Amino acid sequence: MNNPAWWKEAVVYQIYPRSFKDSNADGIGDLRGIIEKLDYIQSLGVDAVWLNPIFKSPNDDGGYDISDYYALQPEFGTMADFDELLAGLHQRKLKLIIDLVLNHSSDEHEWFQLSRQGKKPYTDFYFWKPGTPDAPPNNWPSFFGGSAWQWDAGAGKYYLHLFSKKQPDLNWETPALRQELYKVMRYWLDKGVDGLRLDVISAISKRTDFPNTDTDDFNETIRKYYANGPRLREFIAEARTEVWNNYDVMTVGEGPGITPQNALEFLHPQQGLNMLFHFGHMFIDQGPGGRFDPIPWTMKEFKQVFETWNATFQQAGWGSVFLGNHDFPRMVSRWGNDTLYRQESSKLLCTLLLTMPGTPFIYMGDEIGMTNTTLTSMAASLDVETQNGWVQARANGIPEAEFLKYANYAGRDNARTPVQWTADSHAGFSTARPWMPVNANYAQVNVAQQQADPQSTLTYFKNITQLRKRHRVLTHGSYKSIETTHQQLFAYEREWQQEKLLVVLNFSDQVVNLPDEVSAYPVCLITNYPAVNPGLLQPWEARIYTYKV
Ligand code: ISL
Ligand code: CA
Repeated sequence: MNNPAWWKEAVVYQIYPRSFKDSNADGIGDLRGIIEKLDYIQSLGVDAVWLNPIFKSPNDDGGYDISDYYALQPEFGTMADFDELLAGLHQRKLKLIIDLVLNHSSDEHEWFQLSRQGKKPYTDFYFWKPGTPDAPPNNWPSFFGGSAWQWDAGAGKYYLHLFSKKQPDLNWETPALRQELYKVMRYWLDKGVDGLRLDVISAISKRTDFPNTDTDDFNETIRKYYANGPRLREFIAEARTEVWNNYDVMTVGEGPGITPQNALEFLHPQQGLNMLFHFGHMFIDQGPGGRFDPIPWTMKEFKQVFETWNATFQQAGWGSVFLGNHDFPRMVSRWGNDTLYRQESSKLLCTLLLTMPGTPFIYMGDEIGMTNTTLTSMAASLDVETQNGWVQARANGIPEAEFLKYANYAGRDNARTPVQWTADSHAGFSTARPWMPVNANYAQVNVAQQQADPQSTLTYFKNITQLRKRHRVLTHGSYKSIETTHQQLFAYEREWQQEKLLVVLNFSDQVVNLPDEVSAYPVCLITNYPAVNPGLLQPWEARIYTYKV
């Protein structure tokens, strides 16, 4: 393996700027707040930062509704701040990945305003359909509840919005629109950005004959109608030729609806994306109604998702590994035990993240085991998806107390509470009241306290990240799962160039026996417990064994 692409060797740290660090006492995280924390980010041992959208936006969907692709969100700072942040990252040998939202714009973007006035060439920058105010063109549901079609009285027709009604879908069938988006990409790549995270890239080609969906299963509707459209591969290939091939840039596509069977179509070495976020595990507990229709999941299913996707990416392409982000509950609350075993299970999840094939993406705060928050009333939710979900639920007669259970289990507010830096007021995030309340446990869970504690999740995260770098078998090695049916144990082997590692993870509150395979591995490299019991795994214990072949 001579000089593999940097993004294959990288560990990526995801920052949701609004909730990371406030530098100017307005209660909102900003770019100068990130600049203040560059040494902290570097101390983690990560190699790149992914910033959620930083562009001008009415903030209907946390910045994923962009009204000017060439301007920064004013409350985040100035272009000079951006340039200083980029320089600060590069000085520390850190790469910057920005988040481009190209499946839709804000309805406050001038393109949309000109489009709805029927001004060429903007008319075809979006999907407009005739109809009457009470009869949408088809039965497509929005990701955010209700119809995916909005009647625009001024224009006298409907427009498509797979997400909120303030996020009209951009019509990639229109060449002039694609050229405008390529200009946006070049502008930010010319500034020296190292990577692009491409929001919902799987949906830029959709079923533009707009048939009704024939399924009540929302994730099936995404797969069959919104994503994987007939020109998806062509559009990605064109972006490669028109833009990406002219830069040293990494592209990672967010691919809801993409499957193990078709993923490699979009990861072609010359014509595709470099990497993909798949959602096999992230939808594992979503029933037909989507996020707020939770269903039980099993360890067997969870392991199967990794087995299937690792097998896909062993053939070709390159995967990403994540267990949480700004769209999902905190990983320790969702997959671990955030009460009795918060520290152990957050360390175990970091172990999985850093020992799986594919580029690991760690979400800010997960390196210290931040947990879900608790909404005590729906008025407290600041997320459009959760608020719209509540509108739907209330219309269906679901009481607030019941919907709050779903929102607190699966909602996106969980991931957007401010990062907990210290035990001081507002958790050291700001000297003003934060835009979103800090999690009540900030005095117990914060960076300052963990930096001083050799047994903390933060210390463990740094150690496991260094271990991944020392043992390149974890980056380039094969994957072989063992114990595929065991309901508590997740164990797998990695092998590359005469080194074999065995990872054993006890995803339970119970003590479990070690798998027989351990007997072949004389050396335990790391455990998340103070001592190693030779025969048993403690609750939420993670171990990595090695031997030289
Ligand atoms: O929330 C989801 C439905 O369960 C996710 O599937 C998510 O909405 C979807 O994967 C797309 O997410 C991206 O695009 C959205 C934005 O709200 C998300 O924050 C972003 O990650 C629209 O831009
Ligand atoms: Ca601020």
